[in-house]
Amino acid sequence: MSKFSEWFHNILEEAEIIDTRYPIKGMHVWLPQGFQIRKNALKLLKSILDEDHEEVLFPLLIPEDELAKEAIHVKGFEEEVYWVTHGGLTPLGKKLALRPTSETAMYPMFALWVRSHQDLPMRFYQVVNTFRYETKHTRPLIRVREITTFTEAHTVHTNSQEAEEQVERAIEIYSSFFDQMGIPYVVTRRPEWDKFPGADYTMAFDTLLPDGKTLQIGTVHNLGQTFAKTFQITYETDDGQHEYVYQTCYGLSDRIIASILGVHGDEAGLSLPPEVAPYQVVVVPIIFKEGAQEVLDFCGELKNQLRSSGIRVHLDDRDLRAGKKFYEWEMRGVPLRIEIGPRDLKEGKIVLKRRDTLEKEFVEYQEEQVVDLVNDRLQRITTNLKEQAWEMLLENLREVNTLDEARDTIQEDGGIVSFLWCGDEACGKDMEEKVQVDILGIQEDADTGECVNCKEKARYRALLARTY
Ligand code: PR8
Repeated sequence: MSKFSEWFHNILEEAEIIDTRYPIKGMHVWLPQGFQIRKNALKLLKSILDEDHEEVLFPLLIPEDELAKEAIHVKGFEEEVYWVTHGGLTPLGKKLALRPTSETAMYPMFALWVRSHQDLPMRFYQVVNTFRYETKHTRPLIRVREITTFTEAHTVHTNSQEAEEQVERAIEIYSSFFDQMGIPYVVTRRPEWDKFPGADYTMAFDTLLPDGKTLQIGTVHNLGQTFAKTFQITYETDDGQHEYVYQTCYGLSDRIIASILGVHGDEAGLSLPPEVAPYQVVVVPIIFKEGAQEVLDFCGELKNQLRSSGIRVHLDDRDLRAGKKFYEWEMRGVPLRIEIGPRDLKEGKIVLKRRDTLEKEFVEYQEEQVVDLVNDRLQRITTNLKEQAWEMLLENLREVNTLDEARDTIQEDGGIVSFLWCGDEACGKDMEEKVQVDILGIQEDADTGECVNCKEKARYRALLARTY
């Protein structure tokens, strides 16, 4: 898809996901269809997090002095913070920030909550809106100024090994979530100059959008003891000593929805994974004058049967041409369509049309098997969407041996380029400048070969791409 940006913008409007006409740049309205997708995605994400995290809810406003306490952190966000300066007509004694993220809201409270090593580990998460005055070009769901679906987790540990393990666990959690959404990804350790302000290091998930640019869809940060020292979060050991805790945090945003829509969509519109689709199945009666009532009755019963087995199904009995309905439901990405006309009814058949492959299948109708049949097709759609998407990513992940090759590959094919790198910051930034790309990060250690840019000994295999 060459004009992804345009496609994305149009589909948000046509499929009624988001209304972008709200009169503040970077802030949008979730419409019912979009909200359902968001709700279903969050339901899955929360169920995974709930296994070993507790959900909490912190205030939106952060006092200026708390936000300013962690110097590196505040420096990273200073250009992006929205401020509340007045209560009505009264100037506030202390300015209040709209949270750009919640470390400085949560950690003063953590300092009160953590007492002894028996309180640890702690694992919390919240789903909230956060505000960032982004200066780069804003785009709905991708770069917004009000992030409405900020799912942030914060954990506290007694030792660094446990924090390291939590980073691994968070990567597993996000992998499992993205796998169930059929979103392919690469995971890298971000270069030093691109890590989260205040973190020891940042691990990031990037997916590839159809225009060949990558989108960061999740990050996991090992915070070490930086915030613990700033906010005095200590615990008492068995022998009465006070030690600073180790922390991690990780987050996802509205970009998870952007990637679900963007990765699976095609020229005909959205193609939603059954897990998140507002309607998983739409039943469309094909009405002729003759036998209309029988067809409608049959479709109604089928709908009830599917619904009572937990499938999200809709009966489209509007007085419209079937072709118009087909177009609309395909554009909205409903995974499976069932068409039934008078002749099908006579022959004891139903027609299934898969959104992902656009294949039509004529199957014999058997009342006691239809639920299994539909569930089986939904499962196949889930699997196929994931496989197709991974194939697309892997086809566009190319290894290069020289900087020229990296430049040509990015210019001609886009996608993600894998290369050997010395790991030096100046060299990395020089490369970003020369090829006009971003280094996503380090994938793994390398023990042979030379850096594609400076020709020094390579220490890492790293990835670069044009990014959102
Ligand atoms: C943290 N603190 O904040 P992070 N629009 C949409 N998505 C965005 C935007 C934006 N303007 N900015 C960032 N994201 C840590 C971890 C608590 C949780 C998305 O981390 O600043 C990105 O996908 O890396 C990013 O991976 C995620 O929010 C977390 O933001």
